[in-house]
Amino acid sequence: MAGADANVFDSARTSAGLSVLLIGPYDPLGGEYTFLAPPLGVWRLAGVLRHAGHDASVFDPNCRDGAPESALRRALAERRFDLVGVSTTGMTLRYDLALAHLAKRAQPDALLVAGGMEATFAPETLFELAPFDLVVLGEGELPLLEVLAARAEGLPVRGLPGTAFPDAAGVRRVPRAALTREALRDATFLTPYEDMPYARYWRRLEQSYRVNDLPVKARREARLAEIRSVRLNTLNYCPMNCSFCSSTNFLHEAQGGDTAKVGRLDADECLAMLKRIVAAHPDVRTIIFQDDIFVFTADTRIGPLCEAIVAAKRSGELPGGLQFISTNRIDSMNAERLAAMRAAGFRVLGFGIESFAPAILREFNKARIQRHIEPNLLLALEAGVTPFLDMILTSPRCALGDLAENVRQAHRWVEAGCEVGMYPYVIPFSGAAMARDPELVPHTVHKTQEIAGTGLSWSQPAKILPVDPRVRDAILEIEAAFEGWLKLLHASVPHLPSRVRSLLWVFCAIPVLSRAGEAMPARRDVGDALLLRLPGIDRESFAALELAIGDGEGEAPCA
Ligand code: B12
Ligand code: SF4
Repeated sequence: MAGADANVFDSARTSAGLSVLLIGPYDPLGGEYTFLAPPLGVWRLAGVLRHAGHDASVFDPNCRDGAPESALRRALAERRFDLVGVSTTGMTLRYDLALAHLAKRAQPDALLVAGGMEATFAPETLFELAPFDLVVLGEGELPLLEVLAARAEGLPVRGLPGTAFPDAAGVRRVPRAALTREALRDATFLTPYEDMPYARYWRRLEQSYRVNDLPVKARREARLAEIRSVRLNTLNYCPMNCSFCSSTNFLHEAQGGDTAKVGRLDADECLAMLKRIVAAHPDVRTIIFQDDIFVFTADTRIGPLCEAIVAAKRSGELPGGLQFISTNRIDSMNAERLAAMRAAGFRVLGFGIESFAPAILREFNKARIQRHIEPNLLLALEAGVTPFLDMILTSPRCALGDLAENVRQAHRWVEAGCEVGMYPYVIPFSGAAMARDPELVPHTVHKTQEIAGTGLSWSQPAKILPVDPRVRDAILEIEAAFEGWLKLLHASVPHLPSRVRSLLWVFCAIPVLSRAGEAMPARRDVGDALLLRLPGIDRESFAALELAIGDGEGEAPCA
């Protein structure tokens, strides 16, 4: 078994350790769509850097008592860092860049380095908008170790494999191969779970979602199982190539276009990590396998892993009540695997279904899953696990009938017991095939983003709208209604789980699509189902909402 004793990162050990601050992606709307968690990427980097002898700390902007900007200013005033690293994603970029500017102002001599999704796909944008010295492409472990080694010896840091930097001709990328399976395993084992402040996140989430005020014990327990979760990543990337997805291209981009080799932890290594996580966080109730795809079609790991979990629970090495969540290929499911996963404690299985309309699935490069959707969702429900379906309601080239089919099916499967997370349209994340499609440029809506404290702004692609004007108008009208209702509901409900949000999408879509002649479920029924599922709502607000739903036609309320 891998561990801290024999490790592929041993060769990087140094006695000339430098001080490093790593800043996680900053999402001030944290927890709006998902339960936030400690930033796994920078924690894994910190573990590897510490192992090599560097003094690496993590600054997490998402779990602070006061303003993260003041806390970062304080941290940078307290001590000097040789390197400050900023993690970036597309949706958090304007906030990440504001922190990068702040760091450069506070410590102009520290090497300012960007990494993560957005930095890898769009280093030009990062150099244009913030005073970065260097961008790290792809997995940060080996490039960062080499940058620190060069820095310690006073050598130039530009030109190392796995980095990008500005030169006379623009921005130069120096590709680097992705981590080997062994390096991925060792980096994962070096992740300092013991230091990651999961308990602080849980306390905050329990308070902000007022878990103790929930009237029914079963609901309180269910919410606690959701909140008290720890995330574990056991895979380097998903090779499925969906046309809207950026993470499928992440490692190829860092390698300069070459296809990366898939690497993942084996069953024994997964089990060892589970035990370590439980020892570090004994109150954990759910472990979320964060892999883009946890179970593949030709999977030889899931069977032995489930057996090992069952045995470890029986022998008391893992708590009997420990539950699991994972995201899986729908076409990898069968009755045997589902039964094994249920027995091991998997209670929610995510599936990136994205759409029920065959034409949209083809456009998303997912046509092969279509025939597996219905039978395998039924099998999962029969096995007693909750399927969680991710959906994108429209694609750029879809027809109105495709949108209507998605709304009908989403309603059907929510009623059957599935959870559904919905997005109205494709978000053009840098690095996704669709974001690079020149034909879609005229249909891409941009948003002006401002970087706080700098006077800088830029125009960021925000949505790809359907080409067909009827579909585009319909989805925008549905979205406006959804946002109006959301504002109204937020006044009385602290957190709206995805089952409620998805019913709200359906509720808002019904009048728009019925008017266009599409068959839709009865609006009153969907409104009633919505009210029934609203968690922790007080009697008065319930009555007011009931009235609003009964009165309105589902269009945007005046909130
Ligand atoms: C788990 C996850 C979450 C979790 C937990 C996030 C967390 N705090 O760790 C939750 C559900 C909370 C979440 C939230 C969001 N997520 Co998220 N998430 C993921 C997911 C599935 C895995 C990320 C992960 O843990 N990977 C494993 C770690 C080890 O790898 P890593 O983070 O990439 O880090 C490595 C490298 O990127 C690099 N690196 C990263 N940072 C830095 C910094 C420096 C200085 C250096 C040198 C290197 C470096 O080195 C690391 C180690 O090798 C990815 C998809 C994916 N496969 O990446 C989406 C993904 C990253 N998320 C995404 C988004 C949009 C978000 C949200 C903005 C969504 C929202 N608000 O609705 C928020 C942002 C929250 C936040 N502050 O991070 C998008 C980003 C799209 C893009 N192109 O930018 C992704 C790619 C999913 C997608 N395709 O839509 N997310
Ligand atoms: S299955 Fe998921 S992670 Fe894999 S390419 Fe498709 S959207 Fe991306």
